Amino acid sequence: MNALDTTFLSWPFFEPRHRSLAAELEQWARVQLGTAPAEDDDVDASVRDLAARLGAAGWLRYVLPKALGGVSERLDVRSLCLIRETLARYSGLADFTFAMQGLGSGPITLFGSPQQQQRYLPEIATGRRIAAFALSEHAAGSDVAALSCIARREGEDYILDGSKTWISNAGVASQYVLFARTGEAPGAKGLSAFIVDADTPGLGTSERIEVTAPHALGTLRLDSCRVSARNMIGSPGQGFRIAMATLDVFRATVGAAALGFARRALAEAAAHVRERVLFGSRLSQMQATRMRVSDMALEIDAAALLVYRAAWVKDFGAERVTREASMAKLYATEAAQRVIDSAVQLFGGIGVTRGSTVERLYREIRPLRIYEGTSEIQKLVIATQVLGAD
Ligand code: COS
Repeated sequence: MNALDTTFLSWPFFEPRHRSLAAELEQWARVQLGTAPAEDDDVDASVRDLAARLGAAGWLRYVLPKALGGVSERLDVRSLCLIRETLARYSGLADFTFAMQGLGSGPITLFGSPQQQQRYLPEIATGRRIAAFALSEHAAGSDVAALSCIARREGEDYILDGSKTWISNAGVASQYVLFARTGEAPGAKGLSAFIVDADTPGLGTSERIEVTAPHALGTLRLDSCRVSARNMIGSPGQGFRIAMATLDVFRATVGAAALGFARRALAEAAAHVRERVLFGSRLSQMQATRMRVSDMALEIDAAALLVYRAAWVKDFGAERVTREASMAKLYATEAAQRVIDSAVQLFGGIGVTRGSTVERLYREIRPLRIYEGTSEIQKLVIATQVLGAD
């Protein structure tokens, strides 16, 4: 890999503690993730192992508020972004594991009761508990308000029926933050969020889903699954808002992961073009290469500006960062796809050879333009922020 560009760390978005975090994590990742898990390893076992290692090293403390053993008073989105970007440069699965501990605990951190926070968060930060966020369904991916998993009140409990799909950590998680229809009103205003422990009778994993890059993904089935009303996060009917507010925090971090993949692709490509000789000169001396590399670097910096702008705005107390987070996620994931595609092109045959780094990155980046809100959904969100609902 070529020398890493760390000039962005001097941008005014960051404080000295962020620069220390970036340097310390870089050192840890180089040693611990230098040899990423082989792709045919057991993904679920790798996720458990990575969660334990990220927990033992203290990196998962960044997903918690200080009062519960975390690092900052409130979630510090700039730190979350720096961590995702760094992990993604080394291992997609390490980034995924960190990200899910954050997204799967986010609703509890942001909206949970003190009892819920105490019960779940400290063990998520050690990696002993694996977290998950169960929102999507077959007929409700982009259109969250259409979800049909039902939660029916019965005495002090709710009975959950239905299914959830494309759920990260399905079958691996210790508990799921799961969104279901409680019916206080039609559409978005009739959803609620629950914490469902993985060993709750009636909850099972019905299908494993294999995607382009190693990922623990599957479908959950809920069959008369009884959950105490005490496991509801927030109040009845608040589920959609809880989901959206959590996504507002974590969407910028998806952009950061994309940035990590893109930076790795540029570093690999830069090293390659400096070495590769054809038609009597180095690839790096050819103008076509220099134009391409320039575009890659430009897109990376533009993505980084949007990602850390969104993170900074959130950290400085904005109530909503919907527009900034959507812009960051949309641009950084789309740009990373183009940057990585360019790297593959510069590598030629090696670029499409199974097992080469840029070939892996080409598979890693694709889902990021889909999960946590597709690029098209981000455009709709941005348009609503600009024009209003109309
Ligand atoms: N924070 C807080 N509240 C929010 C919010 C946010 N980010 N976004 C919307 N809301 C509120 C709205 O203000 C509205 O409340 P009021 O009626 O009181 O004003 C309510 O929620 C409904 O909002 P809206 O009418 O915009 O909802 P839509 O059904 O039109 O859906 C989109 C909006 C498409 C943006 C939403 O469904 C979405 O984000 N979909 C993608 C979901 C996703 O990321 N899926 C991946 C799963 S996780 S891997």
